[in-house]
Amino acid sequence: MKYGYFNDETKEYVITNPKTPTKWINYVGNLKFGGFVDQTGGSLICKGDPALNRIVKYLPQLPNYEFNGETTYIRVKENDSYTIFSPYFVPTLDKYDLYECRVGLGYSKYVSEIHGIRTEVTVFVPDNEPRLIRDITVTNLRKTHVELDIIPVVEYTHFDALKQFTNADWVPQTMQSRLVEENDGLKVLTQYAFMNRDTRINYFTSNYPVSSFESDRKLFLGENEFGTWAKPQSLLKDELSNYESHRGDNIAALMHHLGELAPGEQKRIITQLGQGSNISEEKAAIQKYRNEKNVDDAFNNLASFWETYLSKLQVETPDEQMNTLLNIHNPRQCYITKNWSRDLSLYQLGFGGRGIGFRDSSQDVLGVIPNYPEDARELIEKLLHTQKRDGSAMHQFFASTMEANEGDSRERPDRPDYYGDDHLWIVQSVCSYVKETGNTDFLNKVIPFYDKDTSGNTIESGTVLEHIRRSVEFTKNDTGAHGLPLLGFADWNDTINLPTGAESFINAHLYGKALQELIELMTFMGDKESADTYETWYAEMKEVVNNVGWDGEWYIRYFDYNGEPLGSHKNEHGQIYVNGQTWATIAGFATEDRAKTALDSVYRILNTKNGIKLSAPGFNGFDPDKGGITTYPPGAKENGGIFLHTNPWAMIAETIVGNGDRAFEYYSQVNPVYKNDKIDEYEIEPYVYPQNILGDEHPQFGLGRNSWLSGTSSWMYQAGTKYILGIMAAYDGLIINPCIPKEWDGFKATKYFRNATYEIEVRNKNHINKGVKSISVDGEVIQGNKAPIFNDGQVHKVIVEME
Ligand code: IFM
Repeated sequence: MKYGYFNDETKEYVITNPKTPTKWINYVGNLKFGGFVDQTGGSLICKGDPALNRIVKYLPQLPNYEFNGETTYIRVKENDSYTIFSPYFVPTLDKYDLYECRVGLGYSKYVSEIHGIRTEVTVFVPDNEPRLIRDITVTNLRKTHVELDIIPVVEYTHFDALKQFTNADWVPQTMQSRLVEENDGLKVLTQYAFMNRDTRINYFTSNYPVSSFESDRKLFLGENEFGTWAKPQSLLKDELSNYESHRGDNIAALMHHLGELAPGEQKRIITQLGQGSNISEEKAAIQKYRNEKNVDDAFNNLASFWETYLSKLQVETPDEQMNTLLNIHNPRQCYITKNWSRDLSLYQLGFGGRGIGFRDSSQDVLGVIPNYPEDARELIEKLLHTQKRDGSAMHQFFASTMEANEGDSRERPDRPDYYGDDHLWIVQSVCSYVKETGNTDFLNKVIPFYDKDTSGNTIESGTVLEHIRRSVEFTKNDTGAHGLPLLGFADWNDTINLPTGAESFINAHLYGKALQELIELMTFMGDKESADTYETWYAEMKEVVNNVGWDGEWYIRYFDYNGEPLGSHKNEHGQIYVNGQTWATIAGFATEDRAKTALDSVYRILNTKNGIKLSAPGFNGFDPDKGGITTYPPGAKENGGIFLHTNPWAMIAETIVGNGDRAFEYYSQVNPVYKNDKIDEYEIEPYVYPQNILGDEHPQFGLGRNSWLSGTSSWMYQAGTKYILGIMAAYDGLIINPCIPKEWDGFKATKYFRNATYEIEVRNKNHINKGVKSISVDGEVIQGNKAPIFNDGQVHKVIVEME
């Protein structure tokens, strides 16, 4: 069954059946103010902090038919009674003549037709504004006049979203609502909870006369809440009660009588859900967004932002599904993931104090750097503020306070309190930013290390370059019995928490990759001495990995504190890990033969039609010595699931060994656009990558989970653009080195790089996977496969002939 289709022209995915197998969401605004809206109009909105400043009560665990956070009712007066429906399907669940939820870039647009009324609602957050706009237009499709009322509704949560669920007396006793009326007819229904710390006021208002309102859920639903969201009793009366709540479950419902609409006539209402510290200060902004033109302008600004963002790279390959992803949905997901980290999704609800992960964001920025490098740099700087003097990093931090902590290791005092990999990822982020922009000054920027004295003052600062040098120095000095980097509490796979003393090959590989980056950077900067030092460190680790890590057909993954291997044919469970093979190749540690053999083992043992499994066979039952991985059944998440984040690394590794056919096979088999035809198995949104898909050891093989906020997005974008299409920024030019399917005749791409536009055409006349014979730039043949930096604001034609 299909629930919608891609419309590349409008850059939307159009949901045509609201009964999707799970909630399908879209993001509006950002962490400063915003959240997500689902396919039936529900919303989860917060300001600044999803845990401590939540505005709307949205429970992903509720069944899909339930009202969740927000809706709008439309009433048609027929004789002496009302026909009531919602243009979002939920909560009235009517049968529509037409239903569309157009999932757009920064907005969702709902279009429905029922009872002869067409409703269009565009939901978005204007740039940098603490308000959610619902721009509603109703059209009378009937041949007769019709009398309409519109009643938009929001249900609030307590700001402290967790307390909302844990204290059922204190919370509702602190929540109150008042109507604020201004002389000019503006009515704003405000809602607040008394907080000890500060004053925040949520408000709900519109640009149309409000004849009555309701702020108490019990009164709105009626009959002691045996009136339902599908049929609120209060809507059977002409007016709402105008009750100002002094406690209880606060809502905001506004009654608007639109009067009679002639056949074909339209009316437009704009609602605002916002937050401020007092309404008089907000009034000017509220007035601004009561004006239709200002709302149109704000919406157009949003469209321009995305146009600019996406224009940095556009591709035209023979694979339509790849184009859809690379031109629209994948870069969009990269930006959303970078903005929201793992703070707010259907699966991560901001509770539990996770904040921004050092490792996660270091990878997320890689997906944003080509399109919006300065935005990525801001986050890189924040991350560097949480790196310690010894070069290791705090595992996670809160952007609002910049307080950091050591993540889950806090719960296991018997294990190391640092992660062996976090600090290594940031080396790639910094180098990637400098390659894209040429901004080498950034390397000299001084940023404090996280360590503080007893008064909370910074102890030491270092340049960005010093920070990334310390990253590799930490790992260089943190090795175990075999000379491999210690695992710490965990490496990238944060559910493998082996007792202290375990060594991790992925940490070794990441260290190798970081060293490669530093060698390249030092060479570019003319610092031969440093480059030589890093070369030596690199060669030493390469030797260790190859001396002790080869298992015969693949590289092993860990040595535990006893020196026993994990990820070896000797193990009963977890015999082979994909990361051990892909990263050995990416880091250049694997010899050519071993890389090919290891990657073939991945294909043979770990590949499935739905993606590559993280490991096999899965552990079956809890083993406290292994940690979190054994808490999942075989085939789920890190325990042999298709942990999608790892799949692009296999694509990248295959391009390194020149196997473009397999890289593309891997790319296509997880391309969510193709899942549009298999949604009943896959269930989640086909317009974004998920974090994981259940593997073939699980009875629900193929089911996608944890969509949107995942490192999968950044790495899939990199695998597709930098490695398969082979367009990669370098310090001194733009590398073009494709590794594509043999059957392709070539492809075209337009890439913005260092203030010039490169119109690239790759020709694959001899149908090979990889190898560039010649490149001509503006008609002149150049040496090698790197187009020069122009920095002239002009368009340059680049023709690449493959061998
Ligand atoms: O790498 C981690 C990530 O930091 C958090 N989610 C799970 C991934 C794999 O364990």
